[in-house]
Amino acid sequence: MTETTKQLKPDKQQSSNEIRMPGPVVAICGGVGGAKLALGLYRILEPDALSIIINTGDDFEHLGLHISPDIDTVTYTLADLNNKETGWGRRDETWTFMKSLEALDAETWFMLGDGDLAIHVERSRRLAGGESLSAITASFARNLGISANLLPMTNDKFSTVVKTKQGVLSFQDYFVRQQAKPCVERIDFDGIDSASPSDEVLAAVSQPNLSAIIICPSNPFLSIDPILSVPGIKQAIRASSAPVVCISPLIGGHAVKGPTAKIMTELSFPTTASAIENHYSELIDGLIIDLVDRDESVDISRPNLVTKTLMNSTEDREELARAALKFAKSL
Ligand code: FO1
Repeated sequence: MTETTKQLKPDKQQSSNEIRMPGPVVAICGGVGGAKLALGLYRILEPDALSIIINTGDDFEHLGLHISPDIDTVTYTLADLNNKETGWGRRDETWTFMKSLEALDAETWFMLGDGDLAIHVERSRRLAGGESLSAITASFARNLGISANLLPMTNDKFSTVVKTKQGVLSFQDYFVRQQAKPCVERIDFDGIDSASPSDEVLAAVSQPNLSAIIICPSNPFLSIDPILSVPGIKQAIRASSAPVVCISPLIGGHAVKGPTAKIMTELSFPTTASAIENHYSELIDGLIIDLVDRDESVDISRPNLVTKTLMNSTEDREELARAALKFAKSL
């Protein structure tokens, strides 16, 4: 076989002013919103200083492939391969595979780009060969030049299931096929009783010199709760000596992207910063809210930081990451 040229490893685009944390940092992250802050942390911290615990509740079997959307969003984001318009998948995609599927009258509601397809096919092959999701994820990260530890929350089956007025829907059916339109009544996690955290997740959270645990601004119900619901993860976080800081995913009562505010309303949660604080009340030491929510600061009982949390540019991502780590150090 001709030696294919190895994918050039983009050396980590290091931010000029790296921040020296006394110890490693753990980020808890779901999809698009969380991945933005994860990138900010990645760019300002030293190589290997960052471990990212990633939601796998969105994973599903589709066209015979095992798809791990949040793992892929974080992987592509840190490898600078991500599609910045959609927030998911790769940029500069081609869609020959989807066009061919359509001609076969196959399912095309879940868009798989030709480049993106490689990760799903290779992951599925290696899972079928008995490798763990953690080992495969670490191997992909290494091959794509990522010097952070990408940690699936569990290697076990764990699926977010959305109970709506239209019946019980798998996550991707609700989120993509139905465009998150159905009214949510309850969110359940299949596999919650039998899943266990990966060894790497427990090791990351129990590092003796851990300097901060950052809950990224992902959807609390769809992206962060699945991670905290894996038996043992919440306990491990509480046992950690590191300060736990959450960045609210709401700005002015709305989510930056996605159905967070809609779901909060449907689950009759007020779309306020203090509702976010209460949601994580067993875990967090501090909360970061946006400038527009400054007035809500008085309703928050824990230490809180009011700063810009909207991340449009790379600098915004780095700035918020720096602010979060500095705030964590002050707790
Ligand atoms: N989201 C969509 O709204 N439409 C899609 O067709 C779609 C395809 C897709 C393919 C790969 C992948 O990793 C993610 C994809 N997503 C798509 C996003 C995905 O549903 C969400 O990113 C997460 O599950 C929620 O954060």
